Amino acid sequence: MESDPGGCGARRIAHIGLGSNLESPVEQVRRAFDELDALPQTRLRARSRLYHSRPMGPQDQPDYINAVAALETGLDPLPLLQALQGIEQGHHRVRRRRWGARTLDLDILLYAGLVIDTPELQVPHPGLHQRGFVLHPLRELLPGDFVIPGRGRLDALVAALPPQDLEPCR
Ligand code: ROI
Repeated sequence: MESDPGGCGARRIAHIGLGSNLESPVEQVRRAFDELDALPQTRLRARSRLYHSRPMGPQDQPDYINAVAALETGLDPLPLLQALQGIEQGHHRVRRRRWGARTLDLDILLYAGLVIDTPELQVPHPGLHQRGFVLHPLRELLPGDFVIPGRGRLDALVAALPPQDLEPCR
């Protein structure tokens, strides 16, 4: 039997991207931070500022509020994904069209340095390295020399971003 003195399983750091552009987005994101902290075997260890961003994708939708959370969790990646989907459903997330407006989007950006490539889950998140609304808040929580598996240093990725309509909102 493996040693597990605390009896709670291995705890790993996962970074979660939060986004909302419907029904009081700031409130949606603030509530989601609390709900992440309340997940089983999970604590919210850090949160970025909230950012106001122009939509990527279809432009006929409201601007977004984005942020990133760092969780310490005993949940494996797929149970964590399912727990995030449960939170999204609690925010009445409706999938109307691809890249459409949403009350709450929760993405696993990074999980304990792992690379996961399955039909259900890709980690690092496939769009992460090109999205200012993900990289800027992530950079608040990780050092510039942090290496995103398969994508390179975080500070280099941030430096390579095109100028974006993105600003911290608190
Ligand atoms: N655009 C912004 N600015 N923020 C998001 O969180 C976001 N999420 C998405 C798409 C529709 C790609 N665009 C976004 O899923």
